[in-house]
Amino acid sequence: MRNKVTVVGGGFVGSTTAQRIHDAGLADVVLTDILEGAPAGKALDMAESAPIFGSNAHATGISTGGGDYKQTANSDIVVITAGFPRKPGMSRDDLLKANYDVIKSIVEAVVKLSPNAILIMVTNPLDAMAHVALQLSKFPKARVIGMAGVLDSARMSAFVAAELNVSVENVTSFVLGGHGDDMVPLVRYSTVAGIPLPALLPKEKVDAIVNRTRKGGAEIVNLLKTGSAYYAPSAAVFEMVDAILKDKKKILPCAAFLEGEYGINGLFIGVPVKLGAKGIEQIIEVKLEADEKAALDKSSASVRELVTILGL
Ligand code: 2OP
Repeated sequence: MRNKVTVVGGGFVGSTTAQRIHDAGLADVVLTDILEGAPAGKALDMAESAPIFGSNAHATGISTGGGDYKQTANSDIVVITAGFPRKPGMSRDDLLKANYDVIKSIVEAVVKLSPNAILIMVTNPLDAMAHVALQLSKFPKARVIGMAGVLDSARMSAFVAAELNVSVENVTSFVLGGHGDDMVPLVRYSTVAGIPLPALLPKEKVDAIVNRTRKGGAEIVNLLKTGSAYYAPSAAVFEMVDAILKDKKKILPCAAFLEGEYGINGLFIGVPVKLGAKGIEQIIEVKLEADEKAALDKSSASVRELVTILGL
């Protein structure tokens, strides 16, 4: 039997995530949106592409405008992308309160129907929304994961590959921290064919890549003008879903609820984790230098501020 993945939110991030999962035949997909018609139309359109891709996965689209999530029952993974998008000039944090209400209603509905699911949170501000989902779902922390580090690391890798004119396959980037402007791209642990980045590029080039990575989301928002990125975010979710459903034990940077790891307690922060069938199967702790730890603490202070505003 194929796995089942529900993607909540049929905007660009949600629909491209559903499409990637469906086209790869990775799982049956249920795409939901509060809009009437649109999720069903997108799912039908996907299903009609299946003969071309040779995908046997099923795609279903449902409107949850009336609060009915029945068709999402028994999902293995629920990816939550719904929420207000980020507009030009708006920080991820401006979205905080608006998206809290959205996430609350979704989480309460989906966990009743899929009590054993793994939740992947995508809605911004990501780390705080993952915290909301953990609290409201009452799921064990291994089953609530935030998507951000895979996206931020992919952006960094794309910039490094372009700068050095090497294959993206050679580059491994390592970004820690919250999914905000003070995320922590760790250059010491970022490599090209195993060679640490600082050995290949002068400091000013590395600094420029770090800076562009931090502002990667905003760069796309400013270009698109009417929304935020979706190709790279959906690719990042796909990699996480693939790692979980195939029980890959793959180490990926994800937002995980920390309880003392990296000296951080009671907060979702991006760290390297091992993803497998049980969700987050291990948090990988590496030793940080003083400046790296200070940067991580600064990033986690920003996340703490948000969850404090929400009273979590
Ligand atoms: C991004 O980084 C908006 O968080 C989203 O593209």
